[in-house]
Parts: sequence; C-alpha cells; structure tokens
Amino acid sequence: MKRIFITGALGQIGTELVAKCREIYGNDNVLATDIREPEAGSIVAEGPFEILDVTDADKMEQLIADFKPDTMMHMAALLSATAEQKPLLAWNLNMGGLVNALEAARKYDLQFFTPSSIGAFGPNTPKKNTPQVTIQRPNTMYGVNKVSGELLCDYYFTKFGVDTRSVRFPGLISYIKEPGGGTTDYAVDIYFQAVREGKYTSYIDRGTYMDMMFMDDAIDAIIKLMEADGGKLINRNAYNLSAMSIEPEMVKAAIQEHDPNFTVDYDVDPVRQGIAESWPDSIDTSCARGEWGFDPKYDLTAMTKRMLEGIREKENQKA
Ligand code: AKB
Repeated sequence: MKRIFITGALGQIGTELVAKCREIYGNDNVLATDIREPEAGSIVAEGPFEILDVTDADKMEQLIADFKPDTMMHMAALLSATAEQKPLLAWNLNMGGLVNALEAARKYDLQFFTPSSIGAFGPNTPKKNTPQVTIQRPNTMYGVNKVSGELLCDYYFTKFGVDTRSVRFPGLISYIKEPGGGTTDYAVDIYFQAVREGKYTSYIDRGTYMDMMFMDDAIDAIIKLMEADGGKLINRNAYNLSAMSIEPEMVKAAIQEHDPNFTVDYDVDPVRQGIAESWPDSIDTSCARGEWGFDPKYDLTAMTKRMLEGIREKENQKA
C-alpha cells in the first residue's frame, strides 16, 4: 500500500491523479498539495489537503516529515505556452520546484514521479515515429526545463539511488478539469466549444499533427509505471507515451460524427503554432509498452464519445 504526497494537485493531471490514487490506496494515504485552495466542490478537497508553493523547500519538507509518505508525485509546473511568455518564472518554478522535490525524495527515501513531455523534443528531432532515445535540443523554455528535468531525475537515480520514474506525456484530453497555458489545449477546448457553441476557432493550424492521449490512459500509465518492477526499467527518465497522432481536422471530423453541424475555423497563434511545429508529429512508444506494459485504451473515436458525453453532463448539471 502506497502513501503518496502529490504537488500541483489542482492542475489538469493532478485533479484526476489524486482521485484515482485515493480510490486505489485510500483517502487518508494521499496528501494533495497546491499553491491555491481547492474550489468549492473540488474532488481534491474530499481528502487531506495542504497549501504548498513548491519553491518553498522548508514547507515541503515539513509537510513530508509530518505526513510520512513513501512516494512523491511532483506535478506542479507551468506549461509550454505560459513558460514561453514568462521564461524566468518557468525556470524558477519548474526547475526550482523539481530540485526541492528531488531533494525531499532523497532525504526521506521516497519513490518519485514527475512528468516530462513531448516538449522535451525540438526542431532537430526526427518528426515521425520519434524514437525513445534521440536528439533533444528543444527551442522553448518549457522544453529546456523538461530535458533538464529528465537529466536531473536520472542523476538522482544514479548518484543517490532515488527511485525516479517519468514519462513524456503528449497532450492530455479530459472533461473533468480544463488545462491552462499549454500548446495542446486546443484538443480539449474544441470539445467544450463543440458542446457550448457548436463551433470552434482553432489557434493551431489544420494539418499540424501532435500526439495526444485521453486522461484515463494517462492516469493508468502513472499508476502502472509506479507499480512496475524497477529492475525492468531501462528508460526510467522518461518514457515516450502517446495514444494517437492527430490534427484539428481529424478532431473536427470525429465530433461531426455526433454533431454534423459542428464547424471549425482558424485564427492561428504564431507562438503556440511555432511550439507545435517544433514538436514531433508522432512518437514511438514501444519502450513503454515493452518495459512496463503501457497499453492505452482510448483512440480518437472512443475518446470523442466520452468527451462529448462528459461535457454535456457537466453543462446539464450547471443549467
Ligand atoms: C503543453 O501543451 O504544454 C502540454 C505538454 C504536451 O506538455 N500539454
């Protein structure tokens, strides 16, 4: 039975990760932390919760000393588009928070997870079927943070024996909690706008392929990786993950299967488009599949059905 300390618990991944970990390991065995208070009705507030700014190493260690976890899942970070607008803040938060978290994991002997991203690749990386081990020279602050983070996690593993594990997440799609500040966010927004307005204006251009995955598969992947036999993990920091390589016209067509009147037009944002074009079109996930059994369940059709049903239900509850 794990006892887990989670940072960034109110973010897009954190919200569903906390809920799933509490379901598996018990409410009282998961301490959720975030820099802000949960909103009224948030599922994160249904168990132990503490305010934590991850750049505050003393408070982080105090909370860990009190809660006595055996596992840390460090999710707090700025995403790619925000990091590009505020590069220094991104460096301080993404790297400062990670160093504090790794140091706490070292001192308190915690198993450790933090996500990397397809943002760890750059314009010189092979674009199609991007290998697990390849050129990583990103040209974004987020990418610089993610590559540095992968190296730092490997360093803590080899130098100090901290059981660090990580994945390179693609864009994650969910109706529970909307993301903020990412490049792949269009693939979430499009579903919300389809239900609310019947139309969507995309800031990512047609024909721009990026990897994506439904949130249920992402959460299952984290749990599976953390439960995996460490002796089998060759590429522990960090595994390529993806369930589909898609572009806006494909999402439009999938939504039109449910709502033939749905329309998409384009008003391309040069910053986010530039980031998207520097990332792979599709990545090779064979190491994750082979080393610990990564096996996503949702393709574009199944995910579209769940997204539309889930958002409609939420909108009906509001009405
Ligand atoms: C982003 O778009 O910044 C994230 C990511 C792929 O890491 N969703």
